[in-house]
Amino acid sequence: MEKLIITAAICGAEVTKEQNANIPYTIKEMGKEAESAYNAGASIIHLHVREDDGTPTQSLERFKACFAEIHSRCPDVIIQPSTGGAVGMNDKERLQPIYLNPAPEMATLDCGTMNFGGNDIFINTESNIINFAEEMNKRGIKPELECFDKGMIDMALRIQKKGYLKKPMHFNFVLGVVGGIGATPRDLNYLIESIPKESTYTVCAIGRYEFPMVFLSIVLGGHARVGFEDNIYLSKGVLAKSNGDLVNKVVNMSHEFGREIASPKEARKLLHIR
Ligand code: KMH
Ligand code: ZN
Repeated sequence: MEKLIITAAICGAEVTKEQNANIPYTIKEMGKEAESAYNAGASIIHLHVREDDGTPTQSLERFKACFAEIHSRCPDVIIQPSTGGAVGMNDKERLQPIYLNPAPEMATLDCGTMNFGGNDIFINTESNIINFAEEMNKRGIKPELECFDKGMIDMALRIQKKGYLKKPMHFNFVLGVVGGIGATPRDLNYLIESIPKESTYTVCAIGRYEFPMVFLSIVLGGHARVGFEDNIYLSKGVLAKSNGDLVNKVVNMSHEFGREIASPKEARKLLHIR
């Protein structure tokens, strides 16, 4: 089986220090958390940024500062900024990190509108998605297709047929968000069976579903995402001290099955990045 690519989603836009004091907000904290994940075995950092008080932002300046801090600690890590941002942000705001110079190697591309967490609406219409894809294509950015439900895979395939996405496509299946697909083996199989054979995919899941779903992905040949964005616990009732703790747990799982961990260089090759 090919080596396992581990993505660390180090802070997200929603989780707070009140829930786990180790959630990074400041630029230094972001660097420290990315470094802990990288040292444990992550080759990709999925990045949201915050103001020092924790407010989510898509500020280009803030991304620039966080990229510099992370690259000073982990020069070869792949940084994948979010273009999802936080619910309620407009498209112009959300797209800011793709205008970094040099352009990021990857960025997320959310593939559909949904009830996010129940009562919020995360808006990604077909024309929004095409616009984001075109902007990424112009800059040679590899989109990671964020699919919170099966219909989002169908939307990604539709957009690919129209010529806005290149093959092989890379998906991230996000399971267990209220408003999206559940987090059971059946749900995961359904998503895996719905993507073109030559695609790559990563799996992440919310809260207590994180490790069981990642475990299945390791066994089935997919890749893995963990991190504070998705889950703050190392085990039941035990808060993780760092993103590195969460990554380390995945590394141990993967080694149990004799699956090696991809370096950033190997991840670039597996994902056909640039
Ligand atoms: N914060 C969510 C509303 C992404 O990074 O592209 C969207 C999100 C997906 O986290
Ligand atoms: Zn995200």
